Amino acid sequence: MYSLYYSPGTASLAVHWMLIELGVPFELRLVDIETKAQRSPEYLAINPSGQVPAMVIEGVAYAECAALLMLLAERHPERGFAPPPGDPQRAAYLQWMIYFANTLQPAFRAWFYADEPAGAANAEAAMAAARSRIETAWDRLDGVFADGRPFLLGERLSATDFLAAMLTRWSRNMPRPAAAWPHLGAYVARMRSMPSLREVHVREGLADWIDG
Ligand SMILES: N[C@@H](CCC(=O)N[C@@H](CS)C(=O)NCC(=O)O)C(=O)O
Repeated sequence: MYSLYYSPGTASLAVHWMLIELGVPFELRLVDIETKAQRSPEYLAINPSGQVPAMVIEGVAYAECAALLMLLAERHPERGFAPPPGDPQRAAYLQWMIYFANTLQPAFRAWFYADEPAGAANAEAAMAAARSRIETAWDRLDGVFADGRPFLLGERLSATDFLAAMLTRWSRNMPRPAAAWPHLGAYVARMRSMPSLREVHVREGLADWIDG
């Protein structure tokens, strides 16, 4: 049994979504970031970063969205969400997971928490820089999907898609959302048609974006 600490629509969504897609038993523990519950001593004991998600696996708490996705994929290899060592797609899998966690997610962090990079007085400049970095990522992904592949690694769904699709969702209220790129937009529509993605929206009480 997994216990996922989550807040609706945040970085926990990809993990919640994969748990639903895997069909494994799990329980949800709400950490309401609107009320700053992520800063409570109880939650800091679970994730000292004071961020969601965190997940308890066999009695031990772990954090970092990308790591949790990779861990779940490895713990349930029958679904093939993580190309194993030696697989021809292994390198691309690792590259995209690290790129999202290391480049695109921090750009979104700067967009949504624009006072963090250089203080509130420079928030506007931080948002402009973040927007540019995010749109550069969409340019790159649009090029990848130009060959008509259904999923990021090609023909099979992988952990990369849970992270990629969640991040495209985060751009929904930006001046140019990910879905505005033609090939990337087709991918977003394909991911939106997955019943498990709709289900995680229902369970987290999210009504926007899923219907386009
Ligand atoms: N590197 C972390 C980042 C997680 C993160 O930024 N979570 C945000 C929500 S999307 C959060 O907890 N925000 C509340 C806060 O930072 O106080 C991960 O990938 O799990």
